Amino acid sequence: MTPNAPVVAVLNGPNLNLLGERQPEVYGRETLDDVRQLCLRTARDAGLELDFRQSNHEGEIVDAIHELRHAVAGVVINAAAYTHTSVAIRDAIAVVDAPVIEVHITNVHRREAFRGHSYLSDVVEGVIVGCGTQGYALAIARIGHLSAARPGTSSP
Ligand code: DHK
Repeated sequence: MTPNAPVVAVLNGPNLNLLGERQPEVYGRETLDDVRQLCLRTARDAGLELDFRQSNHEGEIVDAIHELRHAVAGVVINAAAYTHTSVAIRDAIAVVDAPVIEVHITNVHRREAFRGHSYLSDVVEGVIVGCGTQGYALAIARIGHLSAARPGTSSP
């Protein structure tokens, strides 16, 4: 990795630590560590450094967004269940300087009606749903593309 490469942050919300074990018929058999490895490879290919996190706590996710808000080339967020409930995470995302992409492993529009509403979708740059864990890689590639096109976000 190039020193001072732009950073892409990947934030994961509640229960995603149990990926692979949790409802595998819905979320698949890959673990969160498999997703982290995929993100690492994709970030490297896009010339980005990866900051990968997971939390089951809403305030911790808000704090992470605050910490990263001026420091990253982009954020990929799967806020999991908080997508459908959290005005606090929405408000935090709205102050991030860089593009934010919302990802869901499953097609939330093909599931229970409450999953069809996201508090985040209208404050983010893009949304990727129903592409499995590959959605994370697509989102990172997109951040890499936007970062290369934005002056001042590439390495010196
Ligand atoms: C993950 C979750 O944990 C759910 O609460 C969301 C999302 C969907 C996903 O598909 O990645 O409703």
